[in-house]
Amino acid sequence: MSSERIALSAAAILLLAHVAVIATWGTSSPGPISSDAIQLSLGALVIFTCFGAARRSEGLARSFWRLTAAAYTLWFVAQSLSIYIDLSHTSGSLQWVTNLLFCFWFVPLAMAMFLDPEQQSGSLDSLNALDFIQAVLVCVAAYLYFFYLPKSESPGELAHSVWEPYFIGYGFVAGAFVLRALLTSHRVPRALFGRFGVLLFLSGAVDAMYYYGPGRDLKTGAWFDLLWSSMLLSPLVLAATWKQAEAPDPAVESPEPEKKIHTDVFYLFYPLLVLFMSLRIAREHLGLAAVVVFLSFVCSSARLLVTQHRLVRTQEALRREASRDGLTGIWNRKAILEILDREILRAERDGASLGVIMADVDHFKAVNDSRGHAAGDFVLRIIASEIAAVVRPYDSVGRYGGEEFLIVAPGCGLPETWDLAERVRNCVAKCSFIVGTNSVSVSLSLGIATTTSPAHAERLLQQADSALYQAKNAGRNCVQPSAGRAAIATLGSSTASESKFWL
Ligand code: GH3
Ligand code: MG
Ligand code: MG
Repeated sequence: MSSERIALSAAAILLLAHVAVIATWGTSSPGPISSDAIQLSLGALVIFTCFGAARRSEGLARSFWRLTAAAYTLWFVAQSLSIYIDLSHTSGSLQWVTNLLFCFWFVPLAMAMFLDPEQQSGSLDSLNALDFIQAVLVCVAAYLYFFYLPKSESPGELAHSVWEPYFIGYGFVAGAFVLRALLTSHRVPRALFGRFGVLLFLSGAVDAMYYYGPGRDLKTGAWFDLLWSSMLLSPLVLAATWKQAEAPDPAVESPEPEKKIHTDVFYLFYPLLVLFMSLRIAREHLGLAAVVVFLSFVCSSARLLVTQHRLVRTQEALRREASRDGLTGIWNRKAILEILDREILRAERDGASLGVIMADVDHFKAVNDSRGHAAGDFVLRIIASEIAAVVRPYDSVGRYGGEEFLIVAPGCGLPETWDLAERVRNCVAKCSFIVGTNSVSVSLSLGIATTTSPAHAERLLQQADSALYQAKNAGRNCVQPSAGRAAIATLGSSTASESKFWL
């Protein structure tokens, strides 16, 4: 029998026992204390099943169940304290703490609003940590608002004047859950927020019945306690029956990412609440209200800074991705052509020359055909990195086509460009690619062109391309200038040392 089934059976037995206790003793001793103890045991079972559900889940659902377990742990502490107070007949500050916990036990659960289905890795995120601090601030402000300022009729009781705001706040959280369930395009948050939204509404309704309705003036041990118990049974059933597989990863199903604006609105919820409560605190204690608002402001600003920082980082990554070639990591065609345009303008302004080298791998199709496409990719990657390493720091290398590379060399006339192209050719010719047990050698044919006034990118590229065509015709593994002077390289004349690469 699985632990979930055991928990469900134990919960059912506890509920039956509760009915029996109420029927037998009711509000006379030992009815109330037994009733409280049964509810405490139910609470322990809820925490246990929530942790179980977290273990069976991943991503957002795991964090959600952990927060739920944290919320019910607060409730559990409050219930334990209240039993202790009943037994020891103490009151005062302990009673206040108990009331505070009973009123705000659901705050960790409300924090689930800040979970992002696309970012939950299961580890603590700095934004989540900041939201948690905000939540604590809300509790402090609410404590001042609900307990410290209003003059309650009996100490430790929730003052009558704050019943309404309490229920409005509670309803707000429940409403936010339901709204999130309706707005989200992901199945996991829809299932979790929807179910818990309904649960919070029901729990709020039971609270309201206790303060306004038939539960009023009823003592512990009366029939009304069964309603509280059933409110504990619901999360237990939800947690015990939760299966992540029931709601598979939505990213596969919904191509549209979650509309961020909807979820982002919720981050404004806590500072707004703090501000609202501080208005009232300010009437009694201006300094206290100022401290609360200031701390909330610091949190919100820090949150803004973290978000801004992440945005800039994402922007940089996107920009990099948009200008880099996916396979080789060097500039892509669009980026290298932009660089060429820019360098032409600079060369014209400075009256300097500019060299362009078009390089094409010789018989590359044969590498693909004989060694496979993956080996071809490997060879291309190494060639690109070798070219990038051999050129000067201010030269730019881009992937112009499949196995064609374009090098832009600022400040280079014909001799310098030629020299550079020879260095590149030599470097690649010395490379051996070891694929399995075989060694593969490749060579480059290179066409060069230099700027003439007025320079034009298209013409320059055309000249380099036709020079490359001539290099192919001249037998490959050589450099040809656009002027058409043949310069077939002498193999082995280079001083470059041999390099080997294993796949
Ligand atoms: P030549 O010496 O005349 O340039 O012969 P070649 O075989 O290199 O020329 P061709 O244009 O016929 O073939 C180029 C090959 O490059 C064909 C294509 O499959 C391969 N290729 C292009 N891009 C990639 C790539 O990203 N990865 C791999 N593995 N192969 C590629
Ligand atoms: Mg080729
Ligand atoms: Mg080619």
